[in-house]
Amino acid sequence: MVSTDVPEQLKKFEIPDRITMLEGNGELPKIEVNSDWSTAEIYLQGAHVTDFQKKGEPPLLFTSQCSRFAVGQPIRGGIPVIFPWFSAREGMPSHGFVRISDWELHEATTVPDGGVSLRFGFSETALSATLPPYRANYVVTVTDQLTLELIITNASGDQNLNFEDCLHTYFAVEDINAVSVVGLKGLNYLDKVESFALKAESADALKIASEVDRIYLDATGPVEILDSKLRRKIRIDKSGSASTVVWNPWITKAQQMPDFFNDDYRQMLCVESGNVASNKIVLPPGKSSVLKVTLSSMPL
Ligand code: TA6
Repeated sequence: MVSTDVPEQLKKFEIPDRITMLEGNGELPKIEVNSDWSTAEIYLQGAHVTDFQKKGEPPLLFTSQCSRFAVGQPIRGGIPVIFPWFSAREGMPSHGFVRISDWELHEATTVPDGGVSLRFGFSETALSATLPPYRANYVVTVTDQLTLELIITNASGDQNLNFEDCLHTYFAVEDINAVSVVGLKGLNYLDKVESFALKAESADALKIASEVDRIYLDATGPVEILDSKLRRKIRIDKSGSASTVVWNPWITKAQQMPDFFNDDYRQMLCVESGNVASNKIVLPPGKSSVLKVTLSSMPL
């Protein structure tokens, strides 16, 4: 169980003007990061990045002001870490258990030219017993861009480790009606809004004008979010990821979500990088997989 004040063993990682341990919302421990270019905020529960902002720019990530911040509850926004399954599973927490569980901070360092890097390790929970032995590490590097690496290692001697993983990023946008997404044309996708029907993306630039919930398969390339109101382009570069998920709950679903304001759908878009559905990973004994995502922004 995540302790609700800042334990001493966390304080030792503090670096003046760079890394500060605090009691965050819901008294959950959080880390405030300050680099030469940007600031970030990470909760120990779920190793959950809830904020990344370049100095002089609006926040890159969206976190709902209606989100819960409670032990064992998912945070609505930022970058939930999804493992070992994506989406629903009978009798189990949606999107796996690592986003609602303890992570430990193992390392916190400054990196050359004013950045900061933090390495988290996942301490197994009872639900881990559903899997062969594994290790999960997560490295967050904060510079003028945000780099995330989820490293899963199959620690078993004889069994494959089958899993899905995803960095379920909520991006902040000024107005969803003035946003388009490029980099998905020609890809097949599963349309969750239509019972996972298999379709092909024909749009040069995807516009969001209704509920969108799509798993793009064999999608290994970069994706860009063009925000014409903010005059900002967000770029998502990745490796070790064969799926891209695009999600906006739109009006009706937004009204049904208890941790999301009815109008929040206007200011967010999820573009997620992972390995889900037919792209799920079968990891042989002793092997590791690295899901690496780099988020950057520039004027449009
Ligand atoms: O990634 C898209 C999705 O799987 C949607 O279907 C929607 O359920 C969303 O994730 C949020 O899931 P959550 O469990 O956080 O409510």
